[in-house]
Amino acid sequence: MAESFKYKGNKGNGGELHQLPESDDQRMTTAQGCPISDNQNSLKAGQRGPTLLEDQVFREKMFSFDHERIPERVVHARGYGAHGYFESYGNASEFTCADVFQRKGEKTPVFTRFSTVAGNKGSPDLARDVRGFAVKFYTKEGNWDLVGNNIPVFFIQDAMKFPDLIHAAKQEPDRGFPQAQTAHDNFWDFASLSPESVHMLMWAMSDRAIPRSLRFMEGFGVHTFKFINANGDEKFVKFHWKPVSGMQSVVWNEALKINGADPDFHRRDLWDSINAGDFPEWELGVQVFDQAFADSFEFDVFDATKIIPEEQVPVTKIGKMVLDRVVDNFFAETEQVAFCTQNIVPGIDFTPDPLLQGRNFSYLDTQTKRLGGPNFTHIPINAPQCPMRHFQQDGHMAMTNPKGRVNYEPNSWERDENNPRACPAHGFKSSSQPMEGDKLRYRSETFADHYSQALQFYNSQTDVEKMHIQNAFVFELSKVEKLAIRERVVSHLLNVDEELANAVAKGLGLTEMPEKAEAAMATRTDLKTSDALSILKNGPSSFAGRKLGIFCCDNTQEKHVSTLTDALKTEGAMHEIVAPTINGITLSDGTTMEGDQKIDGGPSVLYDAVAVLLSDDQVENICKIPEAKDFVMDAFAHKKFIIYNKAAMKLFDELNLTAKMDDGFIDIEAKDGDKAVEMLRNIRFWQR
Ligand code: HDE
Repeated sequence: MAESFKYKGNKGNGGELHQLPESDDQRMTTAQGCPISDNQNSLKAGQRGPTLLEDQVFREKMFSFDHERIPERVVHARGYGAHGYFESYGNASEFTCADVFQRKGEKTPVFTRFSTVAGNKGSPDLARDVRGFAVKFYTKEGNWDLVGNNIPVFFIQDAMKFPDLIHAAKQEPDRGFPQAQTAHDNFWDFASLSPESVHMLMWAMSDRAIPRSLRFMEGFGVHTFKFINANGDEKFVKFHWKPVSGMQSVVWNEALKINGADPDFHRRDLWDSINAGDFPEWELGVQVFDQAFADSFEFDVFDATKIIPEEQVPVTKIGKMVLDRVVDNFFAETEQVAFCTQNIVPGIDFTPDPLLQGRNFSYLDTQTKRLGGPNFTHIPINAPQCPMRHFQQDGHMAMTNPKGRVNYEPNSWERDENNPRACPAHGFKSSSQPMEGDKLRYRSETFADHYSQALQFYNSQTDVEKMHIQNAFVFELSKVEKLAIRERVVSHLLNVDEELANAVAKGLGLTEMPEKAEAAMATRTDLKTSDALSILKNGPSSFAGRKLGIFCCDNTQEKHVSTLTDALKTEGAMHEIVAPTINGITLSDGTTMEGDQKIDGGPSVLYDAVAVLLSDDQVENICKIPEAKDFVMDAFAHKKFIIYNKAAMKLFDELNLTAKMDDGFIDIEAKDGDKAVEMLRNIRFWQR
């Protein structure tokens, strides 16, 4: 047991604690398997002498350490992954012969990695950013990587522009900042000179870009792909991940504070909830449509800056993903996992979307650099879980070279598992795609409308969400130094919606309204709003998976705490005890409770709602703790439900809150735990 270890002083070997076992299964060795006698002291010439170069144990240890880092991903560097399974509903075989969808109830292992885009590997989780949502399905016919985002459209239409987009979004190259944010001149300069980004900007400025947890966000394949069924019939398809617990985001002021209080907020939530057996789940949905629909649709289905509203092509659920196992080792799995959009399986195919076509080159290329060679498919997290038979060989770190004499084709050697052949009947076949035309660099005119769906998105939001979008534009553009860039963005917003443009201009204090940006096409005002685009219209129906922060102190009434914790348990929700000291508190009935957080380490921004359950004899002391005041004031400002008892009123008095107490305050003495938790299902008291 770790606690029983005591350092026993320097005995010329770094202390007894470190010298240990003689049994085989605990003995430390070098990477070559040679047992190590002393892992604390290098080999020296004399007791105080210089270290000897001869010390192979030291050299091997240091050499390995020196080479620990691999290049971080050029984008999506900050990510977190988990294992799980995909369970097929068995209803997609009509559209696709992809093996993973053929049998109802069959489970296919998956590994899913979520990420932010712009920040470096050590950046905070709650940056305003798009989230990557990449799923590797280890199917019986090879790995299928669905490398998506939590936003269904993208900033650009052609992969040719991607390096510029990313250069502009990441830190400015001369100064090396800002980190993990687009709130700077270069990003908005590029975006405002690339009007195709306007639709995506609306999503990126919405609360989609600050999810409450990875479990409460949607995912999208973004591009249109193809499904091919057993008869060879082809359909188009768009992929959607729908979180079973509904969608939920934080508010911007919370995000700013959470990044300080817990930069690992999202990964910790995923880790904790999986370990607690509260497994995040998403249903996989598909929008399947044919060429006739594509021809009649208002926009080009190969343009990744457009959605197909669910009202026009409904989303059919075809399976469920459950993440039920955390990684054993972050580096081996989350870092080394290599998603490639080119990894598809029979029954699925690409379309000519110029963004997707470019991605198919980029991912393979970048993994080769990042993981050091072509054999990254041999790393366990990337290796298919079905048989692989081919004649690819050698290269750095080759671990599964084919066996036997034959390593070429055609050959006349006896056929066996080491001598495979292509199989025309069952192998992957590209779908048909009639093609003809001149070689040219061109943006199809069917890609020219940049504003209509931006307006449709805006109009589909609730008033609260519209206000958040306006505020986000104002926040980001207020960090932009050049007035001309701020104005240029507003000139595009004028093409989207005047109310939005005016609100942003006002927030920026613009004295004159810029002229509307020139547009290739007039904005369509006839597109119907879509409820599916709003987070608040698709919120949770339960408090499950959410967390209550219970701030209590010595002599807090035990029943006030237990009625809540019991009700939360029934709901499937979590709680943390926030206390004046981490060593815990003694409740009114003498029971002791450990604190999960000391009050200054557990600000209310970390919770979906709070309870302030104090005692008469402690409340005065608590009124003197600045963080206790912030706990309540932030919860109030972030429109959270605040459960309280009579003693807490003194603290509210001190904060001048008593007169402002609204229906978002829940008196635990008037309501029992069940009733209180029922109210928490609304997540926030937006009327405040
Ligand atoms: Fe990526 N993207 N991307 N991307 N992307 C990468 O691949 C790229 C795009 C997405 O958790 C890189 O392994 C190009 C759209 C995710 O490991 C790189 C283009 C979507 C992840 C790359 C795009 C994505 C990446 C960097 C424009 C949503 C993280 C490291 C044509 C559908 C995967 C890596 C993970 C990562 C290139 C646009 C999603 C450089 C060229 C659109 C989720 O290859």
